[in-house]
Formats: sequence, C-alpha cells, structure tokens
Amino acid sequence: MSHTYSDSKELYLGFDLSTQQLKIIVTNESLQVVKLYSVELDHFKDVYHVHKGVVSDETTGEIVSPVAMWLDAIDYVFAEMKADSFPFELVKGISGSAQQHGSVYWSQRASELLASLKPSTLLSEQLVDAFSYPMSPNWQDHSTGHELELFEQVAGGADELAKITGSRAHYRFTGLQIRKIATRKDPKIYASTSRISLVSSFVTSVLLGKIVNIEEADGCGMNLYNLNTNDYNDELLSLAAGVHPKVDKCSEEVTQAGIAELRRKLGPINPITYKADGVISSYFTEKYGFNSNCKIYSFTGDNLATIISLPLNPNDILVSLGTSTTVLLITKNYNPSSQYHLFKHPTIPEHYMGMICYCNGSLARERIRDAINDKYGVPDKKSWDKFNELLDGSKSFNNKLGVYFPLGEIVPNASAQFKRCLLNNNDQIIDASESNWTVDDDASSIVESQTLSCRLRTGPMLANSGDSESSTPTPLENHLHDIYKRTYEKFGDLYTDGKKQNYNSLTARPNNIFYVGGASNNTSIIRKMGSILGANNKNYKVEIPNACALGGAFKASWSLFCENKSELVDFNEYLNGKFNFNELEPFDVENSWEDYFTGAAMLAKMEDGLKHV
Ligand code: XUL
Repeated sequence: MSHTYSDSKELYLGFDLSTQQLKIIVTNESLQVVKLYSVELDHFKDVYHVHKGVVSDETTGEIVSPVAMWLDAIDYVFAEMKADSFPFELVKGISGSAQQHGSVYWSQRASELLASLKPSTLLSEQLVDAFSYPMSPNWQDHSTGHELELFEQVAGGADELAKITGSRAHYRFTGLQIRKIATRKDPKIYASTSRISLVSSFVTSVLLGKIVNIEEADGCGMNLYNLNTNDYNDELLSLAAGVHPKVDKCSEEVTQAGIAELRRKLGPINPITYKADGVISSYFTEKYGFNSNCKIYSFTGDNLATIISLPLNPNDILVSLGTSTTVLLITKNYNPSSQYHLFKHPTIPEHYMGMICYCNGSLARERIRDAINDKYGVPDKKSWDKFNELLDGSKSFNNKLGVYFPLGEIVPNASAQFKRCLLNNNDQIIDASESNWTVDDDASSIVESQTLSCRLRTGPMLANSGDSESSTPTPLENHLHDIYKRTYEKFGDLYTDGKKQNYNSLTARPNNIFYVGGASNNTSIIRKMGSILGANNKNYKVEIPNACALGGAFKASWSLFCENKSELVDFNEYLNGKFNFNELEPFDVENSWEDYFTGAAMLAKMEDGLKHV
C-alpha cells in the first residue's frame, strides 16, 4: 500500500463484518486503499465462547453469533485505529458489508439506548438491554428444516417462491429464522422485539445511533420481499410471524394484525439510493474524533459488496474459484430459478445480481490432480504441472464428459457421485468403460463439466444476446440458429434444473469475465474456462483482497459524490473516472464456445440422470 493518510484529503471507510472477522478498509479520494484494520472475532472467545465467530449446537443444527461480540469488535478496531493516530476527522463517509441473512432482534428500549450512548464506556456495556435476543442466527444455521418446507408449500413450490423473492427457501434465509423464533424457539422473544435488522442494517444503526430500515439488495435474502412489486409479500410475512391463516389456523383478523406487526418490526424497504441514512452518532465523534458531518450510507450484504468492488457492467460475470465455486453476475433480466439467487443490485437501479453457489469446486479438482500425480509418480503431490499439461493438451471437445461430485451438489441438486460418459457416433450418451477412459481424461473433463454447468445456468440469467431487433437476421444469427437447430435435432429439448432451455438462453454469452479466488492463479484452468464460457469481450484474472470491505468504501465515496451533485451518477462511470481499472490485464483464450455447444447439451442430458438427495 503505497498511499498514506498524509497524501489524502478525504478518507472513506468500508466495513466488512463477516463470520470470523471485522475488517475496516480505508480509501482516499482517488479510491486508493491507504490502510486496513481488522480483528478476528475469536479474539473475544473467552467472553462469548465462540469458535470461528459462532456458537454451534450440533444436535439441533443451530448456529448463532453473539451480537454484543460485534459491538466489542467495532470498539476494538476503532481503538486500534486511534492508537495508530488514524485521522478520523478526514473520514467523509462510511458504508460497508456484512454476512447475509443474519438478523438482530432489538428490544423496546433499543432506540432510547442507541440515542444516549456515552463515550466513557463500551457499546456492549451500554446496549446490554437493547436486544430482545442476544444472538443473531448465522447463515450457516441448519435448524429450520421445518420452516423451509412450509415456505415452499405456501408459495406453491420452490420455483414459485423464487419467482416472488428471487430465491427458493433456504435454512439461512431470514424469514424462516424469524418464524422459528416466533413459533418454536421462544414466542416471547418475538413479542418483545421492537425492530428486526439484518446484520448490515444493524451495523448502520449502531453507527447512526438510531435504527434504520433494511437495505433493499440485502433485503432480498429473507424470502419475504417481493422483487416484482418492491414490497414485502403479505402471505410470507404472515408465515414468518406465525399467523398464517392455514398453517397456523389463524382468523383473518389475527393474520392481518400479525402482518402489520411484522411490517412494523422490519420497517419499510426503500429503493436503492445514494442518499445517506444520516451522520455518525456523537458516541463516535466524541470517543474517536470523527467529524460530526461524517455520513453513514446503508451497508449491504457481503456478496453484493463484492460485485461493487469492480466496475462490473450488465452481463459481466465474476467467477470465484475457492473451495466452492461462486458465480456472481449483473443482469437486467429478472429470470428467477430455484437453483440460484437473484438480489437487487446495490448501486445500479433496475438491475439484479445473480448468484450461483456450487459445493464442488477446488476439492473435486484436487482429487483428480492427486490421482494423476499418483499415476505418474509425481514427487510433489500438490503439483498442478501434470494436470495442467494434460488440460492444455486437450482438444476443444472430445465427446467425453464426467460429473465429479465428491460432495453432494447444490446445482444441480444431487447427491455425492461420479459419472464418466461418452457421446458415441450415433449421438447417444453412454457410460464410459475403463478401456476408453483414463484418469488423464479427467483433467479436461472436470474443468469442462464444471464450466459447462456454469454456462447452462448463467445463460438464462444473461440478457438476450440472441436475436436482434431487426427482422432480417444477421449472418451470425443465421449461423447460431443453425447450430441450435442441429443440437436440437441431436438431443431434443434440454432442461436445466427443471427449466427448459431455449435459443436465447443457450446462445447468451457474458460480456467480460473476472476470475478471483485461489484457483484463479492456475492459468491453465482459467484459460480453459474462458474458452468454454466465450466472453464477448475480455477475460481478466483479478486480485481484489478484501473485496467486500472495498466495495463498501467505494459505495461510500460514490454516494457522497452523488449527494454533492444531487443526482444518481452511474456507479461504474464513477469508478472508472476515478481509478484506472484498465490497468487490469486481460488474458487471451482460445474461443471454443461454439465447439462446446454439444458439450453443454451433453451435460444437460447427463444431469437428467443424476441421483438426487
Ligand atoms: C450468501 C451467504 C454467505 C454469507 C457469507 O447467501 O449465505 O455467502 O453471506 O457471509
């Protein structure tokens, strides 16, 4: 970090309150990072008895985080900054991100206590009575199986719920967690709760000294908010509140009163905005020396903050290659599915962030690498050299494809299994035998099938790159129609996660692709992926350390810029105008997108035959 405070006229803070850490990144007026402060939440383990930031109960699957621990983390990091002579008075704006789906239950006294914080003692000491429940359900929680069934049943199925809220029901989603507390954990907690915040709006509230409304993008992670009408869905609210007419057998009157009560507790959700929620509370100005004009802008969810750490445009994809693979993309299409998530975009109105989470990422590839290294007696067991040599040498598509799920998979929803298939000369998909498949084939096959799965699922979300408006098709469109027709003749209708693919979804291509995370350092893997995904524009490998915190800091400085102009400035134009993202070096890939049309169809058919959980 070559930039320092002394060069800076203005500073911005980006928080990231994740499961295990609180980080605060400091950026300057040119969006350059000048410093990073952080604390591991396990630092407070003697007080809060946490392990990796959470308290888990293996018998029930309940996973929670103590809310007071987060307050201590905020005071701790600010105290560290003070000890470091951090110039708090230069901070113009603060925003940030937090783990998604977690909820905080404020007591009836919360507002009064938040408004009267004194700098002499810690937040956690003064806010002891501010919570009706001292814990926050964590996104790793698995205790809401019963609620999960009810949410999907009431909506008329997983896909129907996804149409309304952007996602099917998930254990961790806030609406289910609220119902669990209201109906089975302890109805008294629910009754005595004055307001419910998400973790993101909780941090914003603490900094402001008043409870603020939930931010719209993060609010899409509750299974309660209707993304089509931009309002809560009353039937889902009644279920979360435990007053559903059928499930809870409540009268119309009780149901309506219960819906109104939960609406009050959650507060309204306002559309995405650059406008500040207010200025920092006197607790922070007096204790740490913040300027009383320091603006607080709504925090968002961590995945949402990640996409705003780069100037990602509609149809751009970010592929995060960690233990699991996560694909984030920006789209104007609201094309929900039970197999992925759609959230409102946190800074671009009328756009969405799509998110696909795969369980089997690096771990599955490492198993193949190990088998290859065993076969060739490679002394360094963790070396990728032989795997990469085989991958680089593989032809574009050799009619062989495998499915490699050492762990049960989320998309497609399937149990742990392996499968190797061939496309024979009669275009039939048959199981491969030992004689026509060796472990060498697995190197390309695993990268191909992981990437094709992503291609099949991003296609329906991407804006239509198929037919143009004009009635006369271009030569390219004619060509694509031919390929599509040939594929249809060979394979018939193709379905992905129960939804029929069509010409547009199969021919949609991303604009730019950004690869992040551990395995993005493996050039052979990302080149292969790029050749299959077929970006219309460029492929980049990027390193964005502390992406969620950085996205938060960018949101703060963009928001202040918009406020000063009194208009919403395009977020990416703002980022590009301030920072030379063109320094990012694109890498070249072979364009084999067309050759993999058959591969995509083959995988879609193979997925039809997978064992389910
Ligand atoms: C997203 C999710 C996790 C948490 C991690 O749906 O549950 O990514 O946001 O902090």
